[in-house]
Amino acid sequence: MHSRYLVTSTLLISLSLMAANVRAGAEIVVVNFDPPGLGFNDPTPVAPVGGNAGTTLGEQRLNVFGRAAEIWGATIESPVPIIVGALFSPLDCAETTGVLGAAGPTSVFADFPGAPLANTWHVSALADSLVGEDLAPGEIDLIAFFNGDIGVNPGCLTGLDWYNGFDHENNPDSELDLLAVVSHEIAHGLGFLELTDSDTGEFFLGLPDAYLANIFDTSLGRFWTELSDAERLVSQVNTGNLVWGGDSVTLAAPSTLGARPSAQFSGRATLRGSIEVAEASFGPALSSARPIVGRIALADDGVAPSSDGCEPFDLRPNQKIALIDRGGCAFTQKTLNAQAAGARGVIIVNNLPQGRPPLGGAAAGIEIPTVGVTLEEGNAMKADLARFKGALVTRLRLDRSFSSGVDANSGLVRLFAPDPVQPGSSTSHFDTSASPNLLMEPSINDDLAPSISLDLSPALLEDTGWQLAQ
Ligand SMILES: [Ca+2]
Ligand SMILES: [Ca+2]
Ligand SMILES: [Ca+2]
Ligand SMILES: [Zn+2]
Repeated sequence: MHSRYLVTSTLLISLSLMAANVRAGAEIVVVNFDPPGLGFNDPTPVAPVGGNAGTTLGEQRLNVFGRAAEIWGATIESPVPIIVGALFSPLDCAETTGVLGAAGPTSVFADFPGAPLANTWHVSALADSLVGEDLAPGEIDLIAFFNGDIGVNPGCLTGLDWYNGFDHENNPDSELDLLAVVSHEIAHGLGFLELTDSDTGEFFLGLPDAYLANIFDTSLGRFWTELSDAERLVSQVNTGNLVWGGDSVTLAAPSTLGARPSAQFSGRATLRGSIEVAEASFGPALSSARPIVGRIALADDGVAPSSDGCEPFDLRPNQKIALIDRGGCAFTQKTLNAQAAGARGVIIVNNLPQGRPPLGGAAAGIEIPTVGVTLEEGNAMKADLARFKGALVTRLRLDRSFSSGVDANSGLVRLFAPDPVQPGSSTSHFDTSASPNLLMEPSINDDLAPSISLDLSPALLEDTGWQLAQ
């Protein structure tokens, strides 16, 4: 069974590639679909950068793609060359937010000889690798788009440009690491994505795929293949409780992921022990050796709602960790107000019933850490503050007893499942709570180093049926 989608026949190409000899890895062939003068063919002269010797913009971009193809080719095993179509074209973009890239397989196959799961879609490159022959000769296996407006159109991610070096550590903050983005998109095309319709919960053309066969809902205690369409619609926004059930990722997680950001409470508090918190993208990170310890104080800024910390406030003496409700102003504003009041740390309480607040943003001068907790946990702290007359102490730290990004009860790595759903992004990425940041989180973080490590991505692809190179 064969189904083609995403790519129209205008992208069909004719190729005369020989099957590779038996060797470790896979050959990944890049096919440049850009028109003359644009994208991968941009003739603008540039200086070599970070190990990339290209002398035109187009050549450098192709070199980055070639480097990513080499990295993935040395990681996965296939006797059949994997053909990747690629182009730079304008994608959704505004001044402060934009799509960097998009990619997917061009066709999927089920019930081919040797298929590891019956009645299940496998992406083209994976199916080829398992059968040992090209199931769609002359067609590309995956296609990847990159945002050609970045660095060209001033209204698109203003002030940012692509970085074409291979040395992420020298990548300036104002530049986006193209190697990381290409490596990320190739992973999607190799099957790091699920194909369910996020509006209806229906399987793609009636069958599950090899990725979603591994999605597990810890609230329901069932895999996605065992859910009804209606249950999948609920499950796709079950923030924090949607996890990857495959063994390879689960085994690799403890050595890949760091300690979990936590708030620790004494025995008499409602939240006794260690609870998980979300870390902010701004301010200093938590550490395991030096916890931030202090009494919690609910912010009272005198302007309703008084606990949102959007106006300056004072902390009572000896109360050093500000508890602030989400909403009304930027997270960074709340932290700056708490810092001015003498706080050592900030806890922001979600104002939505599900999950922890996404503490994004940036501001100069922030010197104290900020963490986020669920609405339920925030309410428990407020109740304890009332019960104990303000004497509620917490320790904010990295807790080595737990891995970040992992559901503590099941030991399984979380998938990105925001509410509301983000079609194309939800469920087909690891959750943002993973730290260090993973290549396959929904946003590209500037600390990624795909030339050094693809972190958990190969393990995930192995769980979908790929053989990894030795
Ligand atoms: Ca193929
Ligand atoms: Ca207020
Ligand atoms: Ca992360
Ligand atoms: Zn992605």
